[in-house]
Amino acid sequence: QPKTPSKDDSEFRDYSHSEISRDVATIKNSVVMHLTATFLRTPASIDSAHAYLASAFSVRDRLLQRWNLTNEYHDKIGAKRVYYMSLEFLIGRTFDNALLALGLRQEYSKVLGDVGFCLEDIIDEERDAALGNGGLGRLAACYVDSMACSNYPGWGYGLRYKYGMFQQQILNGYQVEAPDCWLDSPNPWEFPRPDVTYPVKFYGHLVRDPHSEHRFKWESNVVYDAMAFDVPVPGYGTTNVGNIRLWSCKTNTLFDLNKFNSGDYQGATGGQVAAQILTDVLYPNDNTNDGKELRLRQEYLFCSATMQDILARFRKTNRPLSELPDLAAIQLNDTHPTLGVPELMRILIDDEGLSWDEAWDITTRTFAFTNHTILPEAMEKWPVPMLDKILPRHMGIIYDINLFFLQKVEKQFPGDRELLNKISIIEESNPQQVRMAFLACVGSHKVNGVAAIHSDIIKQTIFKDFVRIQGEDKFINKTNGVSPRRWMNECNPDMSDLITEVVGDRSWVNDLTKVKQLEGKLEDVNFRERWWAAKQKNKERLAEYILTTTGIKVSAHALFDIQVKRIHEYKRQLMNIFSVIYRYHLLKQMSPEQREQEVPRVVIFAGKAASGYWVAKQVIKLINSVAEVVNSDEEIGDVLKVVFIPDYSVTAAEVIIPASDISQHISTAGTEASGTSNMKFVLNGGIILGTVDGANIEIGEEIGEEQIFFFGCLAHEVEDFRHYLRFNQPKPDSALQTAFDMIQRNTFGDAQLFQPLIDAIMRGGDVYLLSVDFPSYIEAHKAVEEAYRNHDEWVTKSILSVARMAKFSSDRSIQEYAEEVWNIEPQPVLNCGL
Ligand code: H53
Repeated sequence: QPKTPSKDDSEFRDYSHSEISRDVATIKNSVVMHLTATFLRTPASIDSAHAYLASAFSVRDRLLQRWNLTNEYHDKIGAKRVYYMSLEFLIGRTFDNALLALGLRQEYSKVLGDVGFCLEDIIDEERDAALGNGGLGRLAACYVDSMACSNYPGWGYGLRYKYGMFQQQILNGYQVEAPDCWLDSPNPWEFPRPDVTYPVKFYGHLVRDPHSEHRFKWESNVVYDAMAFDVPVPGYGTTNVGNIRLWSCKTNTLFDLNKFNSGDYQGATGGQVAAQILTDVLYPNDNTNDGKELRLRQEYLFCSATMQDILARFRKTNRPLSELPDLAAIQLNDTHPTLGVPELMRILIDDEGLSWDEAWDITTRTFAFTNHTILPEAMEKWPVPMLDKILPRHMGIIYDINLFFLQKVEKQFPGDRELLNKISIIEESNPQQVRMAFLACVGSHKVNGVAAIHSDIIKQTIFKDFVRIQGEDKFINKTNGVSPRRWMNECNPDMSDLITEVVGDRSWVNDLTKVKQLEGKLEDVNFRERWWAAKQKNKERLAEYILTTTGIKVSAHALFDIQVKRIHEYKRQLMNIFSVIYRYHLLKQMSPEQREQEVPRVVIFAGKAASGYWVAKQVIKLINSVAEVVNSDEEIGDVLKVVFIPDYSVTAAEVIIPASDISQHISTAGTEASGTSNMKFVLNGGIILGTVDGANIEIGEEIGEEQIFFFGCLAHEVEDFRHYLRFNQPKPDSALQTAFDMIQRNTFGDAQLFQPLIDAIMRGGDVYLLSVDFPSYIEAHKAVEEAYRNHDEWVTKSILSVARMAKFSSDRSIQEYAEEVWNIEPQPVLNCGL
């Protein structure tokens, strides 16, 4: 046991409660100190990589001090905290974000200038923390950012994957995956906490407690250790610093001394190697569930360590366990962390000796659940035999949760066997499966969707019976949002400076309602010109980026038409590239004079396909094959360019998004739960071409339908179309047929390669309704082009859109969660008097 100090040293206390000096001289001192003492550099051996590391460590010193203060303060006042449990945190870079939050960008720029570097180059040395796939993971990162900025006591909990989202290379037009070894160089943004380590058990057997019906002893000698790494989350314009606690796995029988002594050096650490595999890699699936056993073990390691940690913190308050829901709210980010529910039950019953009813009451008052998808292939289900083998105790608890739930329903709706079958947490398939969405729902006091339409749909579909049983009030909507810090202030400095000028200061970054004031500037010719100049500069920045990443030269004066997101059939990148093919065909029919009259366009794609998702990968190949032909066609020149930017990431998005004229969000109606990049594009003055789906709808409501180009069938029509197409041939219009014909005539290389993509439409029932929406999609493109020709109107649309986007700040989402789900309040540390 470590000893505690024998007295309270006032100097130590004063230091830890006062800010480290922020002047340039002190900062320079600390950067130089880190260069020398942390990284062994001399003026002769310094390079940009180490200049970045030393600067980052110096910023981190300042953050960790505030981090300490924040947590000490929240402990001291006994604040209720929210714990955001997510298997994914797509953080991206932290350095620039931290500089802006601390208001130290200029100071570090000066210091780095002194040493002979330019801040922008140093920022580019940082690797993304890509611990997520797409929207869901990035949302989690925006949410912890908002919690910190709005002073809510909240922590994220996640996994520290050794390899994050794979890096995408394009070879011969195909996606090739390379490992993301992001931890190969030191990571300044994590703080290892070997003292915060918990054992996590797997397999084994159960021994019933002879004195209690529900209590068991779970015995197993397969035990892993989960060790915490803390990632500070800088709050902008506040001293509060948030935290993401990430777990890394190791065995707790670290070293087999017997093996070591008998000369088996390799075997002595063998357990360690096996254990690491649990947190080695992020599963690269977005919106699909591939049911791998290793993933289940990852999920459990995460849930068990997190629940143990939350309870350890709670126990320090010496309050009775019945008060856990008064000090902790736990949000389940999708079903991935749902094992937290049976894990909390297990600890409360088996370890703490509570009765089933007491434990269940505490559990359901603590958990809330966010659903992010209704795609059937994304629904998490685990085979009962697999769960039973790996987590026998939890399987038993899940059976009991189900039993008591069904008994209650049976009382409420006597004799309705079909209902019981439909809502059972255990699906009666062969083998039986545990439906994680139902478990999450039953174990939570609130369930929400992520955009208005999505929340309505889940009430009418997967949770329909649960609404009837548990009441309307449990099922609510919390429309997603994005962080204005990263997605405006950081990624779009010129536009942000303009907004700051209009508002009078930069306070809009933490209170987005202030951007409304932009509407007053609509008639100001000078302002409009500067607004457009900012956009133009962002387009030039992207043109440069495209040149370095792809070698393709594009004109920054063309219309930038962008679709960047995960490659997925429901997101319909295929429909986009078919329309590009059709446009190419039209251009080829024209005379040079006619082509001159066209609006030049650069169609930009980026996004990763899950490594096992063949169709998505084939779509990437088609895009690249079309790009190759179109871009090298001298007749076409700058009138049409097609670009696939490799390795889409948060950092790439920060360059791409501010440069859009049009961005596409064209999922089949009813399939995209919300979408969040749609918000980012509009917040950067881009216009949406989209379907009546997800958050597109609410964006249209806020900014006005003149500011958005909608097309396609409506969610309530989808069912009928799909039904029709199951029994009838699709009827592609002449435009779509033209695109098919061109592919089939080998215009873009071997047609055989792409025939399966056409077959999915013509023979596979056209599940995502490309043939249905294509005509209106082409019409919408024409409308975009006409609108773009009228530059003045376009600029008006751009300014008006940004002005009316306040709703889509993640600060608004977090405030709603705080008030309606978590019941927590802001606790600013500033002047806390510690
Ligand atoms: O979550 C986003 C939504 C988006 C939805 C996405 C998502 C994933 O990225 C992964 C799994 C999943 O179930 C859902 O597709 O529509 O905007 C954040 O809510």
